[in-house]
Order: sequence, then structure tokens, then C-alpha cells
Amino acid sequence: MTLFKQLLKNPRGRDFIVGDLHGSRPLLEKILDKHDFSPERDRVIAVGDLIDYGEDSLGTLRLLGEPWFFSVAGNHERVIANHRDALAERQLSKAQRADLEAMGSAWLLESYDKLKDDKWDDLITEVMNLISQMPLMIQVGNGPAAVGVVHAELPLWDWDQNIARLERVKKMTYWASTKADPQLDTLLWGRSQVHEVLEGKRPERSVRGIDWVIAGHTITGQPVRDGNRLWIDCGAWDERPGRGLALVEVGDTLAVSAHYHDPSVRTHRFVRRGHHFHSVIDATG
Ligand SMILES: [Mn+2]
Repeated sequence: MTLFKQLLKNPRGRDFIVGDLHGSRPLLEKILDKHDFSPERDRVIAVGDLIDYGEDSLGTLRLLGEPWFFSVAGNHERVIANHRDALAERQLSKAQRADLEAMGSAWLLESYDKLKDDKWDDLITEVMNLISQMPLMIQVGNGPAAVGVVHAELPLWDWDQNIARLERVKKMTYWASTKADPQLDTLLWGRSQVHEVLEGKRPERSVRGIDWVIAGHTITGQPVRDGNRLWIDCGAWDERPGRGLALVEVGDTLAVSAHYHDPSVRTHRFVRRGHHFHSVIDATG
């Protein structure tokens, strides 16, 4: 098993790509209801960071057990894995605990402190089993209409070259290791591309060999597009107005709806024909 996962085109229903959930399973369920989501036919692909900050990290991570739910890993899942041995043995150092606290992992630390050994064993085993099945890149569909999903950003400007690099590392090895891997860390931690886009520094750039690349990781007030790259972390766990969960329906057009806590909804539709994009806002409020 490698860190790349391909999902064949969904013959029966729709595919939705959702932004960083950070424990926001209840909000996801509410928004999926609004889109008449069918667990028998439709699928959800998440951009990672299922855990930390929000109200139900464990419940959100457990979505990975649903046949309709898929996710790439984010840096928050990676940090838990970095401390897996110390967590399992209940031997966290002060520095390790501080690292987890800074990541918003109070949900896990509370159980670490409170649970009896057998219950803690069950919990940390379940958490690590779920995290260790997560890939770092997902491709939905194949051919020129395929859509790529990654947590932060791609280090190489060719989709297949990024896959080739990932495929050198076995999934089991990656999740068992606690060493940083600079070649792969950009996928989980990188912000330089989205910052460049927000600062308007460069002409638009696209990733070759894929129709769209969808990522999260950096909270923006609304989804940000540059070339065929789209960042959709609108801060679902943060209940203030102007934050919310973005959901992308994959189809001939890319329908991107940002559901704010206000609770307004803004929908953009992106049509890609050659190098021309048309963004149509078709609903506000
Ligand atoms: Mn992140």
C-alpha cells in the first residue's frame, strides 16, 4: 500500500470534496443534508486535518470507517503519529505534551490523563489505526477530468511526478516512522504557494497532468483559486461569522459552496476550458 490513493469515477452518485474539518462532524452532517447527500451513492473526500480544535475529533476521525468517506492526511494527523510511541506507553515528555497542546489535541490529552490503561490502549490503538490508513494524495477519477486532493501544497508542478515520489515510500513505513521527511512534509505543511497567491506576487500557475488540485491547511475567508489550484479551508471549527465549511461538488463544473456560520452560503462555479476560467457566483445569503 502506498501513500497515493486513486478513486475511480463514481458511477452512481456525486463526489464532494470538503475543507479541513478539525472535529466538525456535526457541521459536515448538517451541510451534507442540505445537499441531499446519499451515503449509498455519493462520496466525501476530505482535505485532511480531521482532528483537533473542534467539538468532535474522534467522531470525525471515525468517519474513515464509513464506506463513503475518504481523506488525505493533514499535519495534525502527522503530529499525533510523531508522538505515537510516547502516547502508547504513556510516557509523554513535557515538550511532547506542549507540542500536542499547541496543535489543539486536548481531546486526546484528556483521555491520556483520565482513562484506565486498558481503555487508553483501546483508544490510542484505534486512533493510530485510523490515521495509519490515510494516504497523502488522492486522485478522483482518471484522464484529463481527474481531480487531485492534497492537504497543503504540491512540491512539484506535475501531478504524476508527485505521485512517483510518494510511491517510493510504503504507507506503513511512513506512519511508523517519527522522522521528518522533507520531501513529503511540503504536502502537509506548505503555505508558500497560497501566501504567494494571496499576496498577488506571480502570474497564475497550474499543475500539469490533472484538471484541478484541491487543498486546505490555510484558513482564508473564502476559497482561493489560482490556475487550477484551489484552497478551501474556511475554518469550519471556528464558530465566528466569516468562518465555515467549504464543500466542492465535482462535475463538469466545479461548484464550490462556502457555508458560513452567519449562516450565509456563497457558491462559486468554476468552468475550466483550456486556460480560461469563469467564476460565477450564483447564490449569496
Ligand atoms: Mn493543516
